[in-house]
Amino acid sequence: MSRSRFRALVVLLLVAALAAGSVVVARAAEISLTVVNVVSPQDVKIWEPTSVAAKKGDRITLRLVNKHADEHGYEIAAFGVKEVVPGDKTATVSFAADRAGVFPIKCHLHPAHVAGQLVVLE
Ligand SMILES: [Cu+2]
Repeated sequence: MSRSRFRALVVLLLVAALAAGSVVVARAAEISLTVVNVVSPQDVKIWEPTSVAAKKGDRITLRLVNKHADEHGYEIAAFGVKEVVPGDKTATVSFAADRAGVFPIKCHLHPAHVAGQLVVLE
C-alpha cells in the first residue's frame, strides 16, 4: 500500500469512528403519561399514578384527566408546573426533567389531596 493510500485509509477510519461516536451520544427520552384523578380506597382524591419516574434530561408530557366534577390542581413546583384542571376536563403539561432528585407532586388547590412524587434519576 502506498503512503498516500495508507493516509487516506487512516482518515477514512477516523471519520467513520467519529461518525459512529456521534450515534452513541445519548438522546433524551420522551415520556408521555396519562394521569387520572380518582378517589383512593381511603376516600381521598388522588392523581393516579401518584409517582412518575424519569431520567435526567427526559422530556415529560403528562395528560391530566380530571374525572371529578370539581376542579383540581397538579403542581410540581420544582419544575414550574402548576395547572388547574377544570371538572371533567383534560389538561396537558410538558417540561424537561433537567435535574435529578425527588420532587413532590400535589394538588395545590386542596392540600389534603394526596399526590405523589416525581423521581428523576441521574
Ligand atoms: Cu384537589
